[in-house]
Amino acid sequence: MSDTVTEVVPDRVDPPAPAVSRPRARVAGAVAALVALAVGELVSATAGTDQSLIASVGTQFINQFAGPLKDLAIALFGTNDKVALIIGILIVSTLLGAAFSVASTRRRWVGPAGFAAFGAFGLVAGLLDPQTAKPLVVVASLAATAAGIATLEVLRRIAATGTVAPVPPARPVRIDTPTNPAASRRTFFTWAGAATAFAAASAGAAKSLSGRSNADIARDAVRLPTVAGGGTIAPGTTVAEAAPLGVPGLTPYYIPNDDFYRIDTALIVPHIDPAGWRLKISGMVDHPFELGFDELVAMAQVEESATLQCVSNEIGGDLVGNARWQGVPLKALLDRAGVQPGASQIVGVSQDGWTAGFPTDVALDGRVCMIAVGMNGEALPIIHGFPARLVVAGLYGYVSATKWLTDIRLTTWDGFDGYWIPRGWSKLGPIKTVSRIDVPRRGADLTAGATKIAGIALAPSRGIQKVEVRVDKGAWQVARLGDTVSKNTWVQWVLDWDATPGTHAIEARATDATGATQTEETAPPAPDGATGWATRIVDVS
Ligand SMILES: Nc1nc2c(c(=O)[nH]1)N[C@H]1C(S)=C(S)[C@@H](COP(=O)(O)O)O[C@H]1N2
Ligand SMILES: [Mo]
Repeated sequence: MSDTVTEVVPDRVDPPAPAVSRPRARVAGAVAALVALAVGELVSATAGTDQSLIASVGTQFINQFAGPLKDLAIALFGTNDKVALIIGILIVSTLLGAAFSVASTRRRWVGPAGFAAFGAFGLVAGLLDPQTAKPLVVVASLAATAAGIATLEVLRRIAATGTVAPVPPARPVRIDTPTNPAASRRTFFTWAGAATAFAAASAGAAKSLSGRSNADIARDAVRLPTVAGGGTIAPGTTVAEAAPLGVPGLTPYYIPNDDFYRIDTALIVPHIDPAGWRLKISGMVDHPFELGFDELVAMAQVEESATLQCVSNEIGGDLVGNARWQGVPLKALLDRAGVQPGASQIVGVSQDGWTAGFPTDVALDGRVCMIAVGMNGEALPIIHGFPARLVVAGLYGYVSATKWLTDIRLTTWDGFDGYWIPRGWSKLGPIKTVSRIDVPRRGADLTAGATKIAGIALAPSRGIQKVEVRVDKGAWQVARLGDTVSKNTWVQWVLDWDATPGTHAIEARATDATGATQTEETAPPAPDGATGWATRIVDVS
């Protein structure tokens, strides 16, 4: 209809992929990956529950590789390695983004396809993560993918054309080397910098959103009832009062909560608001039931001391601790549910899907076996299982001590394997009798004369009968034992030693109350706990 001839638009052939230099392609891809991750985190964080696609991917990594890393795994996923895992995920994502972008220079679709695959990976990990709200996982991974692709495309276009303005389809601008390289470089890096700043701001916002945890607030508000004569030790006993041997450097009888070792597979610690928490008792029971936190706390409480140890603890290691636990004996709940004949295994299930199983007999033989809500006089710390966890004296944590407990399931012994069993660890996990030398400390400056050798020994649920020490393979000498509140805890021990100048080898071994002495034979933690005598080499001047 127009009668004026404007320009002749030739039959458009798609322009060749814009020429983007490799370094800039890499930067564009890396920045796009960071933007994608940050947007994913920001959207996830709106759940207000620490939900995170990065954490979900990390959790999948742990679940996949905890088995092959067998010897290391239980200890490895203690605390610090989780930070390393997150940083590793960030680095790998950035490198992948850069690689997708470089590949996109030759085949344009590779960049967006790579980011889509990346998003799909996050989606699957998020859906498999028992701690996530699924609709939000979908939205977060879509948003992350879209943000990543958009950032990639825009930055690549700027890298190629030196301008942010979209190229009007009818007038393809020249897309080869821009005329002013300095100006173009400035434009590219300004936009890449802005995108990085946006990613950082989104990550910061995500952090502050997920930081306001109802669980923290609720935990502060918990007031545990005092235990009326139900405990094995006077309520309120302090760590200092319970350290009768008074040897400097000797581990206290009770480990304060802040110093208590922490081991779990949880990349993001479950933050559970007790208001919505339910504990379900189900499986082979006559009357399955569930109860809330207030109901649990309203049941008759006991306070008992018990020593917890990780199967990954090496001889001499510190993945072990003793605490006062307050809660309800598991037996009380089992009696109410009515355990059916043949229900020979009790499985604890946590909020994050972790599981541990132990023989039903253990809950009935009189040892400490409880659902704990308190630790050393306060509500369970969140990292130690708030609002409730299992504590079973005499069994390694990996088969018993389920934190963030949501389910107790009764089944047969063969009917279920807990988390670590298919990953190569023993199904039965009784704690082996061990001793540890704390004093003299490793590398201590010792002078000849009266000194003390001291440490701890444990055989929880059996109790320790004696600890013997020998120096330079001399005669075994019986150490003096500290007080204990029950056979469910470790014991402190001390031996006076008249140290002579020179290098000395100190060895210690414990005998449990059944009369069995710990073996000299050394074994690694996998598959059922380390063995060997405690040894320390010291120099005396
Ligand atoms: N939910 C959950 N509970 C868990 C674990 C875990 O990975 N997830 N690890 C167990 C292991 S291996 C040990 S040794 C103890 C450690 O308890 P702590 O961290 O309170 O010392 O918790 C046990 N309970
Ligand atoms: Mo453990």
